[in-house]
Amino acid sequence: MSAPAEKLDAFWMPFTANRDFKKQPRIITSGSGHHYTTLDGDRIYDLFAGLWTTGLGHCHPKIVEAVQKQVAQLDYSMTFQSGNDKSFALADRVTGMAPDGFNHVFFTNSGSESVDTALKIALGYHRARGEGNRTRLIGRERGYHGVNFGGMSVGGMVPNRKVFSPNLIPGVDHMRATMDIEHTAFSRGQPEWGAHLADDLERLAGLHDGSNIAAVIVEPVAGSAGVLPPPVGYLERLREICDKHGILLIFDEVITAFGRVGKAFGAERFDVMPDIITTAKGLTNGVIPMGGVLVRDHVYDAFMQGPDYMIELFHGYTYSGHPVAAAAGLAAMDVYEEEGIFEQAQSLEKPFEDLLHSFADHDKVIDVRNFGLMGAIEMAPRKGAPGARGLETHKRCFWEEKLMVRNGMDILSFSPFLNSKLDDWNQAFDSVRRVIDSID
Ligand code: PXG
Repeated sequence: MSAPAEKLDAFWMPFTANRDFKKQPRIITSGSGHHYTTLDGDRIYDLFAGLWTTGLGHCHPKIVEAVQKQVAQLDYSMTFQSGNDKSFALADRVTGMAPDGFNHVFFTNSGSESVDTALKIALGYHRARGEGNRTRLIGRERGYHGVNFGGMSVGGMVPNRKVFSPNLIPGVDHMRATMDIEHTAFSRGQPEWGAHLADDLERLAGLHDGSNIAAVIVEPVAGSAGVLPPPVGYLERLREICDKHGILLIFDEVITAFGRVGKAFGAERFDVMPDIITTAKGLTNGVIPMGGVLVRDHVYDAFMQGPDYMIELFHGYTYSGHPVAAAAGLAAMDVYEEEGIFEQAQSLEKPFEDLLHSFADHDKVIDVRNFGLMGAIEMAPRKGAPGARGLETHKRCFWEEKLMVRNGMDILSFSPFLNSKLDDWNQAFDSVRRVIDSID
């Protein structure tokens, strides 16, 4: 490897086994379309579209051009008591694409910030309406809502919570995860089993009294946990229970927004309307960090009271509505629309599902799951070494097959490009099969 080890030491890498990585680093130096190029000059096919981020492909010329132009025109201006043209234009475009009634968006810089912003908006909403007693937040086991204190607390990823257990925010409960391999294994799309798990919310409303619950947050399709699609009827039931008790429903669409499930938003695909939607990733195609929290009118309107010279929400980030990020977002929205990306993504769902499920009878595979262009192959863990088989698969795909796949423990996750080519997929999944066949 051409990168000297001491040059890699300074960067404490996120969610990475640093010492293992630095022994044989996998370093990307450029990207174009559906491929990366490594420091060694290898071309790698990206079967994870960045990190669920880059559905349009790498270095899309329209986005590159928009960013170059914007950074030379206005690099930064604050959005506190002042504004820049691009952030307003993007807010208009994104809300225009959203389901009816979502007419306002609060900009952040990441999914984690979007989630914590959404939780704060939910608490502020109830207080503004004279229901400041509604403070309880409900998440779900195996949910991933980023790594800030709010998102980590409503999240349900055990390794992410373990070290911080005593410091998680108080007043949070969790519903059960929607997956149980015994009942749902090898479901194509939404499992038939599991709608009743939404009744966990009803139980928590019974325990605490629904009038004390501010919001429930779920990913419409859980991503990080290894693609857990909602059981048929589950999201509808959650909506019903929220309505009954006056609880706000938050969809964390950091992954599912902008085409990953064949529509602009998961809410639209599932035809279930939450009160708040969190986004990031696809908002700019991953090009510049940016997130956005969309709210329905009743949520926004609740804050717009009192004297109009007064700040309505004491919250915001230095880079909320950053002009260069917003320019990237505007270009991404253009490409989504001009190139019919959401329709393309939807037309690719069936071949994607078939390719994934061709692994169903493999002796090392214990489950295959998919929805939209989100897919997972779960391998049985190696005896006494959970996660080892998954990491080795990731590394062997990279080195031997020139393929980027993501592993979370022994689950391989796939987030292909929204404009993928079927020939590339056939080759890529042949590669995955060769590795799984020959791995220990
Ligand atoms: N919510 C959801 C639903 C996410 O998927 C976040 C919030 C946090 O976003 P930021 O931008 O703060 O990272 C995410 C992020 C994986 C993986 O392997 C997924 C994410 C992050 C890291 C790994 O699937 N999603």
